[in-house]
Amino acid sequence: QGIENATGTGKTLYSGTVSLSTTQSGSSYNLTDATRGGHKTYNLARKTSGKGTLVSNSTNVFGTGTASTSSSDQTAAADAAYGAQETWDFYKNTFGRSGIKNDGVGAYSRVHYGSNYVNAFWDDSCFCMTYGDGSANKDPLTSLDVAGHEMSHGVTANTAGLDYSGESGGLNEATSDIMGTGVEFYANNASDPGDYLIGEKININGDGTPLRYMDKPSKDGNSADSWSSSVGNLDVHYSSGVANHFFYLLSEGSGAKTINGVSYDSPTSDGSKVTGIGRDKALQIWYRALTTYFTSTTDYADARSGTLKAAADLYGSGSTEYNTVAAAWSAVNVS
Ligand code: ASN
Ligand code: ZN
Ligand code: CA
Repeated sequence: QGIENATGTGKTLYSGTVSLSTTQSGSSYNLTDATRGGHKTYNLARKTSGKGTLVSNSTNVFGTGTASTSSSDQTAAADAAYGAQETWDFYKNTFGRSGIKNDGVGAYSRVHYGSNYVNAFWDDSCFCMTYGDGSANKDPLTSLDVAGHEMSHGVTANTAGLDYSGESGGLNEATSDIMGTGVEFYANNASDPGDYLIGEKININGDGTPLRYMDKPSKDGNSADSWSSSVGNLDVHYSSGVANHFFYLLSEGSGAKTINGVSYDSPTSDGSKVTGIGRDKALQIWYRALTTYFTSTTDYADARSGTLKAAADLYGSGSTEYNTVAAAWSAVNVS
C-alpha cells in the first residue's frame, strides 16, 4: 500500500473548518505535512514525555470543531496542525524563510500535554512545540497566535539566539508575540482574524480576556509600556511589552484605531504622535534586524540601532520608514 500526500479537513476549535495537508498511508490518514518539511502532529494523551502517537484516522477529517476534554479528541491536533501550516507559510511567503532553520525541514507538534496544563512551549532540544489543554482540559492553547509564538522561539534560537533573561529575554518574547501576530494576520481566518492581542482565543484568564495587549501592554496588569532602567528585572513576558508596544506604534501609530472590529488606543511615553508605516513593513524591519543585527546579548538600546540599520537597508537612511522606527522607539523611551 502506498503513501501519498492528501488534502484533509481540520475541524478546529478556534479557526473553523480548514484545509490541512495530510498523508494517506494505506487505509488511514495522518497529520504529516510532507509539503511543509514533513511537519507531524502527535498526541501525548496527557503524558509529559516522549513523542506520543502520530495523529491518525480512518477518514481524512480531523477533529469535531467543538471543545472536548477527551485526551483522544483530535480537535486540538487539527488546530495545532493548522497553526504549524500557517506559520510555515507565513515565514515562507513573507520572508522567504523555509522552516525554522531555513533548511526546509519541519518540526513537530505535541498536543494534550499533561492534565490541566495551562501553557504551551517550544523546546530546542526536541525541535518541537507542545500544547497543554488549559484549565479543566477544556481550553487547549492551540490558537494561531500561540502556535506562531512558539514556533518563532525556534526561529529566534536559530538566528539571533537572544538570551532568555533580562532585556534580551524581553526581546526574545516580543519577537514571538510579533511574529505570532504576523501569522494570525497572514492566515486571515474568519474565525480568528488578525489582532494585536495575544491569546485572545484561549480563555487563559478564565474570563475571556487576552494574555497580552501590544497597543498598551500594561493593560495586562504586569507588562511594561515603555523602557526604564529596571525593565530587565521583569519576567521576560512583561519586559517584552516595550518591544511589543514599539511594534504596534511602528505598524499602526499612536492614538485610537479599530482593526478587524477590535479597538486600540496606543499611548506614547513622551506624548509624541506616531504615524504607523503598516504592519508589513514593520515585520520586514523586525525580521531583518533579528536575522542580521540582533545577537544573544542585544538589549533595548541595541534593538533600536539594529532596527534602524535594518530600516536603512530596506528603505534607506532618512526614509519615512527609518524615521518612524526612530520615533516609535523614542515613544517607548528607548533612545
Ligand atoms: N508559553 C511560554 C512562552 O512561550 C512558555 C515559556 O514561558 N517559555 O513564552
Ligand atoms: Zn514565549
Ligand atoms: Ca491574537
